[in-house]
Amino acid sequence: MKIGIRIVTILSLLLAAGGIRAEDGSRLWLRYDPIPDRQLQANYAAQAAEIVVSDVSPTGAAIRDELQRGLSGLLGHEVPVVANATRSGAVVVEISTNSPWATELNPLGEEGYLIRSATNHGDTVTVIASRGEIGALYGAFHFLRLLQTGQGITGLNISEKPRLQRRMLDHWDNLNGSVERGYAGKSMWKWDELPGKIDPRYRDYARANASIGLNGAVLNNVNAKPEQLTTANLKKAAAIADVLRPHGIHVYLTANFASPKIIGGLKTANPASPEVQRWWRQKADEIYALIPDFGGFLVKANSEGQPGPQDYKLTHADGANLLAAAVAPHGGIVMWRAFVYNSPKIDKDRAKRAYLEFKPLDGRFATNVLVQVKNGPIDFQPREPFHPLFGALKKTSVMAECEITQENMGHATDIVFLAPMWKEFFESDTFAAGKGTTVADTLEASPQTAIAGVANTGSDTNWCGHDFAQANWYAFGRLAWDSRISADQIADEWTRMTWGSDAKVVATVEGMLRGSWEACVSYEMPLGLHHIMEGGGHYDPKPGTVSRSTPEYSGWYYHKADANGIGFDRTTNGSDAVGQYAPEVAAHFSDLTTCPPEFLLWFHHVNWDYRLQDGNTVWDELCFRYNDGVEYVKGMQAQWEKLRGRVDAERFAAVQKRLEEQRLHATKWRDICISYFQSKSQKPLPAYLTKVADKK
Ligand code: GCW
Repeated sequence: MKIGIRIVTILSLLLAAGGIRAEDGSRLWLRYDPIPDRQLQANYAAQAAEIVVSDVSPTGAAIRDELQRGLSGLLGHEVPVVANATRSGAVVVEISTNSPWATELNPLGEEGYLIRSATNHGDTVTVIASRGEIGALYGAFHFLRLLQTGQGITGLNISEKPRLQRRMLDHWDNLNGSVERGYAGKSMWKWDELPGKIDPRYRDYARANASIGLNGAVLNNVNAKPEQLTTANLKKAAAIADVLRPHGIHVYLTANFASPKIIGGLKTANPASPEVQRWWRQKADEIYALIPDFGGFLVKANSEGQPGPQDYKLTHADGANLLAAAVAPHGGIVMWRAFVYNSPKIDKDRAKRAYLEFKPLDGRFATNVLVQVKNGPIDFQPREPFHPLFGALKKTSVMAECEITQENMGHATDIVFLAPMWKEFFESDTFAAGKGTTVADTLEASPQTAIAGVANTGSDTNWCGHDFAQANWYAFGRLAWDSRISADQIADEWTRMTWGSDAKVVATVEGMLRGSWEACVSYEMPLGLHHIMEGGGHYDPKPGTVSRSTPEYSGWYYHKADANGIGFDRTTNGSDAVGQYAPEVAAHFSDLTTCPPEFLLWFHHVNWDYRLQDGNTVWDELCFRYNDGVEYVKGMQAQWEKLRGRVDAERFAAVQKRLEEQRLHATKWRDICISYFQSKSQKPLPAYLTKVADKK
């Protein structure tokens, strides 16, 4: 027994000495392994010699714990926590509304912070200062990130604050432990064990979110079970909220609009009924008694079978305002989703329906309602133009909903780094207040500001099902904090924190990440194609379906390929969806000479022989892109092989296996789509694909 233990110890020491310990991905980007560059480590050690956090709140304790865990891990020795700075190199956390830097701190708010190199009785110290505890916590994580990513920590003068007030993850997690569109195992929330038993991962989840500045979590699915709001389940949610609170995470819940009927025993859920209004007020009072900092409700109504105010011939605004009135006395908000497309009576083009329903309601929502709009007008496709509601609602708070979980982009199998996609979205020019009014500007100018990302987390050891999928959680948080950060910077931070700073590893992983989203668009739905995936799992392609009853659930509705051509005409000659954008945007997308090739088939139906600006016909370009996407995946495989021995064996093998699955997935998409579209176009296959076809 003793010998066994000794062998294990020696083995782990040997592995640690080599710097490559087996890893399971559970530590995410908060690994805090010793910095391998001894000189750099020594330099850091001189600047981070002791930790001073006088704040005694639970958040103060979290800051102290994180700094001690992080610095001790990175520096390879225990960094002491002391009551007062005693020497050069102290890291001092100051939480005060009355600090010497009040003028600089005041505009940063409770979540903003300064990190400054300063002198204290002749000693050089680093001060992390904020008006609020949570700002100081964010500052502490920022300071640790500097060390984790190998940056200098002398002469610091950093000032940060979030650009949006509410930055949250939406969990599509069900009470039975399943996760809608989840690919990382069962739900993290163990409803059956709560509130008595608290999984230690709740705290790690809070740490991970706080490290990237996220401050909210909608715990349950937008396809909401009314039972989520029963007293027993609220107590469970309250237990989670208690764990998340010190890290600044507010809990929100989704609300099923029919709850007053289903769990309240009322005859109706009609917003006009005083009984219904009272029911929601009492429910809100009950929730706030259990969760005093409850954020509010998220509601999916009259969408994909969910109940809503239209069941009573009332509007989305009537429905939203009912719940808004209930939470308003407590400072809560209602996030009301604009993801509605069910009625073909509104318009034959699904892409137009949300705008047509919500635009006329502008100005009718209570001030504590935010209309939550998906990034694009269809539904989290690999690439969509921005949703025309951004910039269109002038008197309503609008927030964005992004999807971190890769519902339509290879689940937890494919490496698809989403930061470039979100950047394209944020930087899209809405022209809402003249040229240069980006989507990000519209979000930031909203009276209430917020953003949500549909989470990709689950109970898998590595949280996200794929080590690389963690990058999307990380990227979403960073962009929610500040959408101006570049995708490359985010990739660099995440890579160094998650895979270490070996130059070859960093260059390779960043190279893989950089083009991975464009590659996925290419091998799944290039040139503006969309929604041609198979209907249930949304993993495989199924371009050929045609449905009379629910055309929006079939591939043909979206690509309309026939012997003559391909694409959805959304110009004025077609559905005129372009007309929902500002005139400049409409003109840009409508004109074939200015419409970006990325959106060609989203907005236009063109002949197979139509020539793009690069000289290729649309048929040739389609073939080229499908194949190019597959080639990118093969390139990632080759790159990854070169890292054998440079990253830990456990994660190396896991990623290697996934890459091969991704290659098969990408190839399947290419071959099925090309062969289907060829059956329509009757065009010859280019030589590089003929070989592929022969092999089949
Ligand atoms: O596209 C659909 C997804 C559903 C999801 C819905 C939504 C939660 O396939 O799984 O339901 O979007 O966003 O409401």
